[in-house]
Amino acid sequence: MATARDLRDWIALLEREGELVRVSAEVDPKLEVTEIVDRTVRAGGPALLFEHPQGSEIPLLINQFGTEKRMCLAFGVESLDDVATKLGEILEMQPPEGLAAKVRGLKTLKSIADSRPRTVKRGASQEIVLRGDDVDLGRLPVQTCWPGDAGPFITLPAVITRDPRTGQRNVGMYRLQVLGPRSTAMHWQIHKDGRADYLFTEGRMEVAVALGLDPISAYSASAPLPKHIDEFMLAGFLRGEPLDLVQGVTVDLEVPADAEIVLEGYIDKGDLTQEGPFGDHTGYYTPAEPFPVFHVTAMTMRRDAVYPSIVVGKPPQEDAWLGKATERIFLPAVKMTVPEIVDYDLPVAGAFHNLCIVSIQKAFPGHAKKVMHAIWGLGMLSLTKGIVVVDAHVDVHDYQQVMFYVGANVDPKRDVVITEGPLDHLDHAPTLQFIGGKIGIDATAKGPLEGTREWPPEIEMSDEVRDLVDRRWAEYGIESVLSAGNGGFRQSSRRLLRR
Ligand SMILES: Cc1cc2nc3c(=O)[nH]c(=O)nc-3n(C[C@H](O)[C@H](O)[C@H](O)COP(=O)(O)O)c2cc1C
Ligand SMILES: [Mn+2]
Repeated sequence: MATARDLRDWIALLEREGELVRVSAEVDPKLEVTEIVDRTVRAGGPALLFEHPQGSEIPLLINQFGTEKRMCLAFGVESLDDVATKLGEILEMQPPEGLAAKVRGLKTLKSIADSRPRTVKRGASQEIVLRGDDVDLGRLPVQTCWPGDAGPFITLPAVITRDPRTGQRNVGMYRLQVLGPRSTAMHWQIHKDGRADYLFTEGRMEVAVALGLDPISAYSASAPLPKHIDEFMLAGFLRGEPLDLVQGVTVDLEVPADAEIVLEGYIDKGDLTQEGPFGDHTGYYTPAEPFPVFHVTAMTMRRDAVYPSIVVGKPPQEDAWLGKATERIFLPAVKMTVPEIVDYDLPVAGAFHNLCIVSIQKAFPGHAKKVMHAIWGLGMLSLTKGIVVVDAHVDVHDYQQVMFYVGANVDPKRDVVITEGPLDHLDHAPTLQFIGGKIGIDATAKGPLEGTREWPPEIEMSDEVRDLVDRRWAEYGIESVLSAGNGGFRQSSRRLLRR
């Protein structure tokens, strides 16, 4: 399936699929859009194109990523695991044996070679060029998302920087609080690559911000790649087509040729402002903190530009599916380092960095604890606060099943690891910012070498009887009652809770 080449193409695709509603009523980007989107996201509703945001000529697109279906549509796949498979093929590449394998190998290599962005002479993103005093961020329908927010925040940007030591590009999604017509704050947190580029730079650093990209490129800005890997290369690989870049008009950086809007400018080392408070994806307001000031030297746009936005807040919000995409897409990379991992799940309700459920092919005593420590040492997963480890046969996405093994298999004194390490920048719970406790729960079956008594067998019906009942099922006359029934235990326990 072909993927969208730019935001317009994507909007057209969403519209064809009945996945977009145009809102022609005038709506205030201050708070009103958030409340509308919150209700729409929770209902599993469509992407919204606000054609008349109050105070702006530029339409606002939101909730483009809000369902699994749209996320799959963005990647041109049936299921997000298909994206992982594509990436896994590269990571697992072995020297080929035989002609067929060689041809396949060459195809895979070509797909990597074709991922690198292409530089083009001219880009639609520069159809309109505003420089210097003509720049006015007030023209954009930037949302003030929550009542306690310090002001309007640009929430879906792709921030482009360069490592001054190597010249390598980085693209990160870091929100920008609008401070005035030509300046914003730059909220790169302490573990992030853009922040590292800034710390390595002396004096002034050039920055470009792309707004309104094809969905894969926008997603890629949020992907936790190792620092030396260009997120636009990942985008090219996942799109199956390289991203076109064009030289910036006031900075020596390349910017996406088909972006709706580009902000170019610079950051001076040591020029800080108080950023926040901001209603964050933790479900709480993050307090004001010092972050660098981004001075905008040029704002370039397509004719009839569309401004992209997203609201984060108490989960679930639209960003849930960006997070789930990362969880699925990065599974092969996680398995490369820790091959005994079968699958993992970062519950949306756990705001991703708070909780990780992982299943393993357990092979030796203490194996679950080994995997906990591996995760606490692995890229951005290192910030995970709580880890639950289960055996290979457990479905990590089925929280009822996981809860069963946590309840059934755990001796808290023997199976709980309490340690400490780095925590998410935004986590308000630890006593100190950035560092605090970690908990690991080993819910695997234990053996005598782990100091237990004989572990009892788990109850399972025999295949023979299962097959028999499968064959005779209709005969019993239960099916009609079941399908008209109350949805089983899960639903009835929920009803109990609601009372
Ligand atoms: C909607 C959204 C907003 C985000 N806002 C921020 C932010 O303001 N600051 C930040 O450091 N990370 C933010 N992130 C997470 C980063 O985009 C993510 O960690 C990414 O990997 C950063 O790129 P990097 O690895 O090149 O630093 C956000 C993610 C999403 C999906
Ligand atoms: Mn990066």
